[in-house]
Amino acid sequence: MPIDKDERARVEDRRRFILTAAAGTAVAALGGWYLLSDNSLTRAARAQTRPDGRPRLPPGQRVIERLRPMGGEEGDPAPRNFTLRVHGAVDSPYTLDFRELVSHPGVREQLSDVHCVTAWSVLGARFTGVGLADLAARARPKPTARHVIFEAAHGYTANVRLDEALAPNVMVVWELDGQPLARAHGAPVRALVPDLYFWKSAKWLTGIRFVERDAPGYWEVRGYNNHADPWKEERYS
Ligand SMILES: Nc1nc2c(c(=O)[nH]1)N[C@H]1C(S)=C(S)[C@@H](COP(=O)(O)O)O[C@H]1N2
Ligand SMILES: [Mo]
Repeated sequence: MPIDKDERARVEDRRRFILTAAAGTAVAALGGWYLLSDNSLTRAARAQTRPDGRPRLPPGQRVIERLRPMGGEEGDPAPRNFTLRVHGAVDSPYTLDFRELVSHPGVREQLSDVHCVTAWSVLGARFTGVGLADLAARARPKPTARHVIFEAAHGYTANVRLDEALAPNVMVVWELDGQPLARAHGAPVRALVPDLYFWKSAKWLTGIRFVERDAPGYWEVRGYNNHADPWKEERYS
């Protein structure tokens, strides 16, 4: 019998809980794990350290169970109308449609923590997509390129330093926890830059532009920090 929506949600919660719980923390002793409060998740996360040595949870953040839709001017969610331009300071600009994107040989799943500047974090979200570095390689950025500008519907942009944009965990994604991205979360395709505040992860993505000179984006020109490192609490400028 196919499982219903609530059951699937519970399974997903449980999976997330197991993924996010630290071995050896008290949470394993709590039978009613799926009733754990956000505070328990937050406490568990605070006890963890990332492989890179940084604390799992950046300062001032609190863990919630799933992404909260944070708004923004939505783009066209229809995959058939989607195109992604990879362009700017590159030798070989190109465009991909949705089918070309999802059949990229580099498609993979990745568990990522994301950190919103409004102080919520989600741990171990499972994204499906392709690495930005893979998409960049085909375009061959010029040696003078220094930044990546994520371009989205209605002129939204987010700027990321080139070395950080090419980090192995930066992706262009179209599924969250095995489901196509909801419209509110950027359907059909968004950027994912897990190690910077989540506003850098442009929803309704339309382009990846390589530039020689930095160009502060939508939030960066509205008082938010140009770099946005959650571990340094680079929230505002
Ligand atoms: N195109 C676009 N992308 C955007 C935004 C936006 O307004 N427009 N908001 C950003 C902000 S401030 C955050 S916190 C995250 C929120 O993503 P979510 O709504 O999927 O949680 O998307 C980012 N990407
Ligand atoms: Mo945000």
